[in-house]
This record gives sequence, C-alpha cells and structure tokens, in this order.
Amino acid sequence: MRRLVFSVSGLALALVVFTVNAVPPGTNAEIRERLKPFGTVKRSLSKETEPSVAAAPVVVQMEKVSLSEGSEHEVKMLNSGPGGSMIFEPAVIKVSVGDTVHFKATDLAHNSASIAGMIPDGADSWAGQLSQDISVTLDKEGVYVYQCDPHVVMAMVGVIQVGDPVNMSEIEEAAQNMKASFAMNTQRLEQYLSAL
Ligand SMILES: [Cu+2]
Repeated sequence: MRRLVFSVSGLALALVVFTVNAVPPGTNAEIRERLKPFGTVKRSLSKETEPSVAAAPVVVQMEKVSLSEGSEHEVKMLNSGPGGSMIFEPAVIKVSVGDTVHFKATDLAHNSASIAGMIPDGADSWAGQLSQDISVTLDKEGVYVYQCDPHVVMAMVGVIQVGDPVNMSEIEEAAQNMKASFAMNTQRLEQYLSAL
C-alpha cells in the first residue's frame, strides 16, 4: 500500500518536472503579452511632419463660428464665462467689412487692445482703457487678434474675422510664437483660430 502511494507521488512529481521543462513558464497568453511590441512606431514622410521630442498635446478643435448677423456686435470682458476665466465673450466672432465691435467692460480691470503683427496689413490698431468700453470699426478684411493687457499671460485674447481670413497664415505663425508667453490656457488661441 505504502509502495503504491509512493509510486503515485513519484509519477506526479515526474509529470510536474516534465511540464516545467516542456514549455516556458506562464501561459501562451502571458508569453504573447511579454513579446508584443511596445506601442506602435510611426515614421514621418518628411522632416516637416516629424513631431518634436516634447510633442505638444493635440489642440481640441472648437466648433466653427458662423457670420454674426447685423453690423454691430458686442463682446463682453469677463472675469469668468462659459469658456473659462479671464475671457472675452464671445471670444471668436466673424463679422463683415465695415462692422463695429463694442467691447463691454462688464467686469472691471479688463481692456481690449489689438496685438501688433496680428491684425491685417494697413488695419487700424486700438487700445482701450482699463474698465472702459471701447468700440472698434473694422474696415480691413482679415483676422484680428486682440488681448486684455493685464491678463494676456492668462491667454485673455480674442479673435475677430472680418470678411475672408486673408492673413491667416501670418496669424497662425504669430500665434505659435505668442503661445510661449501664456502661463495658463496655453491652447486657447489655437482653439479660437480653429473655430474660423
Ligand atoms: Cu482682463
């Protein structure tokens, strides 16, 4: 009887040893998991499209804005609005050549000032006083980017498209350069431009 028990145990042991030697540890599924490549390798076709080492996060695209009706438009200067804090509302508008935009000092300590190099060639610049309304008539076609002077570091900027966006490539380039100066809401301006 004892002999039989010993033989059965010996057989079991032999089976275990055989099993361990026959295949590497782990199930096939585990092995496949260990051997599979890490992520995927993407190769760019040219240097221009090659992503930088510290690739920026993808900018969330904004819904396209449509042409505002009428020839007079209002933009509020706010401490906080649906789009975030320290913000123009609406931050992106499309108007027609010759229209007027009224910037409203709804909340205090804001202003609206066009940004040098970010308005169409030959367009008039503007710079409102803090906590004051200012009205701007836009006679030149193209994209205008403006800021609130005290809060530009928080990306308190706004965009107006007048007629066709004839200077869009210059604006996009300038926006990339400006991005480095934002300490907060660094994606905002790009998002605004994506709405045009
Ligand atoms: Cu402000």
